[in-house]
Amino acid sequence: MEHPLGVQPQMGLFEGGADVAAAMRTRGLGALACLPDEALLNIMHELAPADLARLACSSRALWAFANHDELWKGFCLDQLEGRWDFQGCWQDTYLLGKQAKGFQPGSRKMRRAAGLQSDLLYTPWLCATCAIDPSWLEVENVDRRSGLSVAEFREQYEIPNKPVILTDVVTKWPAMKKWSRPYLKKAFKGGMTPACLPNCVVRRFDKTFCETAPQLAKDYTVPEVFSDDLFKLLCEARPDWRWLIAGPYKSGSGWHKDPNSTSAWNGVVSGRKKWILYPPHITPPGVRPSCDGADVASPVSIMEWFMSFYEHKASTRCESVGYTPAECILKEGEIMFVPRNWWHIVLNLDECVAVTQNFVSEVTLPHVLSHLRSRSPALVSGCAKEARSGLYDRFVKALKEHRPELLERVAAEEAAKKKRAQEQHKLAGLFKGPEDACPGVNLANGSSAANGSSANGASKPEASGSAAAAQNGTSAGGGFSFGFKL
Ligand SMILES: O=C(O)CCC(=O)C(=O)O
Ligand SMILES: [Fe+2]
Repeated sequence: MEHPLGVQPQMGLFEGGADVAAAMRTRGLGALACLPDEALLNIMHELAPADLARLACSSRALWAFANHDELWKGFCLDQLEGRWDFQGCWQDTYLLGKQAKGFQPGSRKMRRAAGLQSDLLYTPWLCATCAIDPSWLEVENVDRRSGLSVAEFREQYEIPNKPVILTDVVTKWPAMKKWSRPYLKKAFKGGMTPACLPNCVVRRFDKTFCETAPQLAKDYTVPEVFSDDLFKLLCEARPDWRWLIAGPYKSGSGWHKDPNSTSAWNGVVSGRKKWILYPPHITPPGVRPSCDGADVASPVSIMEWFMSFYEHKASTRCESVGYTPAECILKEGEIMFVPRNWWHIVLNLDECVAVTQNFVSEVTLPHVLSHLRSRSPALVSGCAKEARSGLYDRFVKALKEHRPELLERVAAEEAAKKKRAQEQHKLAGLFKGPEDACPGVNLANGSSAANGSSANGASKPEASGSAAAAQNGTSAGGGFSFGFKL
């Protein structure tokens, strides 16, 4: 497959090789040739589209950079306010949307920059062009259940923190019959959202859909098994929690853990979604979380991850033995339980419309409290920056007022866990000599920092009882305190 402008991936021993590529760059970019491609594209992103079009005419190399379709996608999203009719590429879409003088879609003559090597220009084009490989879709290893009672769900999935697909919930939602494009458009009172556009070409997470289109809130119901939601106690002050997700074929969500150690459900009203999930302590290949878990550096897009890493999915960074991730295709009418702190990536196999909600049940509560207790604006999310550090205290206050027995239980369970850990630690100390000291391995709970459980911060709840308590100045062997007084 050849890039339409002749751009090649970097380091290639292709047509003419590295010398041609270097010459093309220095001649075509002049003084700008010293900049990395990313910086060059960032600068171009700041230019007005007309200036970018002028710059494109200066050389073949600049033509290739200035015609990079991702730049024009940015202009469409920034300037056209959803009023576009996708023309197969974003540049044509922009020019038509702006009614550029003399422009006819598909009429632009393309100059070739044969020999120019740039991964940044080549890879997005490759990902946009190539099809989903059928081998990515073969594995189905997530339980599918129907007629699951609240108690069964809790015992079999929520407490063990395991994903499951329910097949008999979304099928009963009125949304399944009602959410056609004209219906959605009417519900949004004609306001444009990609879900109602004739060409749904960008993914959209809409967290205000129940306010802007209140009818839609009546078209689905929260399944009983997921209805225990303690964040409700925060009323308006609860962090963002529900989204309408609409996106085209090959869009989706890159690797992440859901916010604040909450669990989630994701119900598909139309289309199919490929899911891959890893448990909290296994970092997916190609993903590098920051030390505090606040950021995920996954240098690749969703399609690129599948193209580069899917076949290596069992070889995780820190495990000598491969881990088999959970995988499935979530189909129209199905709903996925996304357990707290599990890594997940989602690739839309069709144009998809789904609803997702995050929630805090009694089972998840200790983990969410532990997460929020960091009071770190970098780790707490879903609300305004200035409200993040206070979320823990507001939540504890609401729980104290409405569910004091739950707080007591959480504190008692954590104290017991801490005590057990200390006893195990003492016991382990009896059996080990100084030469056994193994950095990163926490003998108290058997988990290894090196396997990512503390490296990504998001699994802090299990591992951090003592550390977090010490941080709060409340530990000191006298028993564990959750940082609140009853
Ligand atoms: O449907 C998607 O794109 C995935 C959304 C997601 O990450 C979730 O529901 O937790
Ligand atoms: Fe998610």
